[in-house]
Amino acid sequence: MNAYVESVIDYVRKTYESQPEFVQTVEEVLSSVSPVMDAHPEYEKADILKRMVEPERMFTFRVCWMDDKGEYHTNRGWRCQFNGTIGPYKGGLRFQKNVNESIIKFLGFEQTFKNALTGLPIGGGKGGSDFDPAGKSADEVMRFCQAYMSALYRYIGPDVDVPAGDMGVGGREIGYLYGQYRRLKGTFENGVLTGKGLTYGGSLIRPEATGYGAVYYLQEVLKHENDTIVGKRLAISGYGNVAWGIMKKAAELGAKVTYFSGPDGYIHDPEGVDTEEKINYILKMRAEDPMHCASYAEKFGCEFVPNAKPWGAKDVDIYMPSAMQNDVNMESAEKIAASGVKYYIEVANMPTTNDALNYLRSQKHMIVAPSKAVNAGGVAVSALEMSQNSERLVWTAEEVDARLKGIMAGIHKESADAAAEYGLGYDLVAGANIAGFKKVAQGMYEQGVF
Ligand code: 2IT
Repeated sequence: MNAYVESVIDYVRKTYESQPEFVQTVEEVLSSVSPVMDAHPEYEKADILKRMVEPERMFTFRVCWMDDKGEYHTNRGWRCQFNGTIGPYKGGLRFQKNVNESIIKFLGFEQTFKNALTGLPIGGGKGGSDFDPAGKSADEVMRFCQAYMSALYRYIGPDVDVPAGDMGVGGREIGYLYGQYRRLKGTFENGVLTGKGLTYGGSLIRPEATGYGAVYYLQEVLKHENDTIVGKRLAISGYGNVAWGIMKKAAELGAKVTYFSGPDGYIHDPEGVDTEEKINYILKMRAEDPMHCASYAEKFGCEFVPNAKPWGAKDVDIYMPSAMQNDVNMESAEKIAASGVKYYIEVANMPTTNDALNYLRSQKHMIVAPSKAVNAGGVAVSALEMSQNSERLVWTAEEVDARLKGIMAGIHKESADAAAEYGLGYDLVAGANIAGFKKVAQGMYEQGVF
């Protein structure tokens, strides 16, 4: 490995020992860009890597709110403005009880390269809180969102930093957050948030975009392998918004999701989640209980396996982990490799531990695609939402969908080309890292040291 790359990874390991997820993502990205650094000694001279692993700034703030019984609670809030080289900071807000500084930083670092890959002018950012939405009433969620935005509003703006949703933050939360921003600022700057409702500047196809984009990317991979999506069986994890989008688009294209999971276990539906009734039930189940998916098995008469994940199932063609980080560890990766399934398409942010990811990449019979490319359709349509807001126009669903499709094909091509350029064959993981990195590094280089 390039000595400068190695020294920066080493520096991050030592400096951020207490932030394991952040160290993990730095190791993953930087180890891919070693050949780029060999080819660009000027990047080392400008100390690009050391600058790149440090967020431009990061805010930590207090969020106090009152529950329905009149009791006060104090949560921690963060917003990380990781890298603004190619556009306003852009990335979601995650509300989940395990959120901490390491998780926000890993997500912000990933977001920087993902956003660069979209080809759109958006920098990388991420935020969130350790607020636990489970079991909270709508009023409590509203009061929390208002308190969160009261702390955040002075640091964001349509040309500064544009948050969106992530786990625990959907259309409802974005509505409360936007309402509070509007009240505090006294302006209708709806380009400050994306994932908005359609009545106040949201984009058609944004709720579907991450899942649809993942399936469009998958289609590009299949095309590369002279294969087709028709008849394919998908094993995914999760049953949130992203999983829903995958189920919907897969069904539309003649494929089907036959396995999905929740924190309580997994569902095996050999018929596939491919009817309108089943797909709508996923939305309903998620809204009512984000922790349990077992009720699907009762309702549709199929199998539920408690406290387990679908990794290792042989009666599928494609794996798509779509739940959360480090969902697939070495033990699961060994089962996946042994199943003989060819396609491993990451969807959630960093769903695979580094050792498991490298193990899967080393399997000759497998094709592995990285989440920062596969799930980029979500943030890409967020950037399209920003465009619509600044034009004060609304595009049709067909127009947004066509652009999304084009963007996903572009990401796949750019990744494959970047890997080929450095003699790495069809390595979509290295290719995505290299393509995203080159854009950010070159922008930083041209903008000078500061
Ligand atoms: O991880 C992600 O890319 C997101 N949560 C979406 C970010 C966005 O700004 O739409």
